[in-house]
Amino acid sequence: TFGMEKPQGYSVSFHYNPHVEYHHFGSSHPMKPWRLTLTKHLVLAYGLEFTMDLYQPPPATFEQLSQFHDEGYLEFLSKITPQNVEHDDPSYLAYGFGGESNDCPVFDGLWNYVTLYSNASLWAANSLTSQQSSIAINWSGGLHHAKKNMASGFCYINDIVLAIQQLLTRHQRVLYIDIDVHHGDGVEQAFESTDRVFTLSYHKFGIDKNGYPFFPGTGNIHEMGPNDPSSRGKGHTLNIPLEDGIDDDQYKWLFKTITGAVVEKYQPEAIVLQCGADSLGGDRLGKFNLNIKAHGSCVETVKSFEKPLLLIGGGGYTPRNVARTWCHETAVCVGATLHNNLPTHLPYIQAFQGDENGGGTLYPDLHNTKRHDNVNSAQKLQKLVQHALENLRYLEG
Ligand code: ZLS
Ligand code: CA
Ligand code: ZN
Repeated sequence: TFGMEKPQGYSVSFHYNPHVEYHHFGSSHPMKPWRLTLTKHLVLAYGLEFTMDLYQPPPATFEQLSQFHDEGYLEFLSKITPQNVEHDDPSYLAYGFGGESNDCPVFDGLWNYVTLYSNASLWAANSLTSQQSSIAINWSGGLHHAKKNMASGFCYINDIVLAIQQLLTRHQRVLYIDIDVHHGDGVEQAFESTDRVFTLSYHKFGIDKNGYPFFPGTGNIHEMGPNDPSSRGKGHTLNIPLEDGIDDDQYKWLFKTITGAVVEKYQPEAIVLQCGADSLGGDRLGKFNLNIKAHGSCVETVKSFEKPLLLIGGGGYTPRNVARTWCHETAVCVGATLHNNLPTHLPYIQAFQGDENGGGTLYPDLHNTKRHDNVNSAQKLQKLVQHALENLRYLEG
């Protein structure tokens, strides 16, 4: 018989609705959905679409989003437009809009944008639970700061929480790993009282010279979930706070050592990897100094665990490097090696020519764009790993 049974063997699926690209947060806003256009064109120019199952998910429904978010918040989000926004409406501020930073602006098509990226994550999770794919990718998702009743840090709907909820319908234990330069606070908080999700975030943590904490200001090594010792979530959170300028070798060692230990102890049945590309060198907001292949080595490490894997995007504020990284990581998933010279028929090739070094290539040396001195000493990192491994003792109950 043909048709109904699950495909045998290894397969990768790619979940993306190109309508997300046409949304704008505002000209000075660092979050540029256009980076997804660049990513798509790179993936296509290298022919990676022939190696994956492609899906174009429609917008998520209100009901799907209410699996995590408060209905009052969703009502507000679904109705607000730049035309009807009332800046003195108390719920506007309470729901995380406006304020002095205006991190979360109200822009045209906001509801369309959030429902598109969210359903792509839900479809990706579904292709794993239905065993249609071994790895499912949604580069438009990964918005880890959104809370159940509040927008935060460029994130309105937490597609990651929704996707993990979907994975939990089939899998007993899900490991969430976050390599965005920011702390994955929204996902951590959503699952803080359960032992069925372990959250692990690597991020910059600290106070700048003006006394401002790096956003969102949480995620110190001592934050391991609820203090209440009777909570099931106790010990199922691990935070790895890092300093400016961490380099490839340090990060690769840290990631392999700590993630390996977590997988060994927690024995997850599925893994979600948030691949925020703002941890690269030369990022507009980030403070780290990673090259594309070091970032991608985290994907290789996680792939090697051979668990159902959901790969999602996240931050990333130098669009050409976001596109390079996510294209490289797509290739890692399908097991392809890509030529360093960009394909000549690549649309928008001029966007990849403006680098100080390595213009026209897939793997420019991002250390050349170094803006942050490395203040992570070998000794401090050694202590951090020791601390992290000690924190895992809580898992023994
Ligand atoms: O993880 O640092 C902040 C908050 C503020 C409030 C006070 N103002 C003056 C400064 C900023 C503390 N917000 C961060 C949010 C970072 C979100 C990262 C998301 C993710 O990568 C996942 C997608 C922040 N950093 C930089 C900005 N905001 C920022 C920079 C430039 C601008 C333009 C648009 C808006 C206002 C001017 C903005 C925000
Ligand atoms: Ca992170
Ligand atoms: Zn980020």
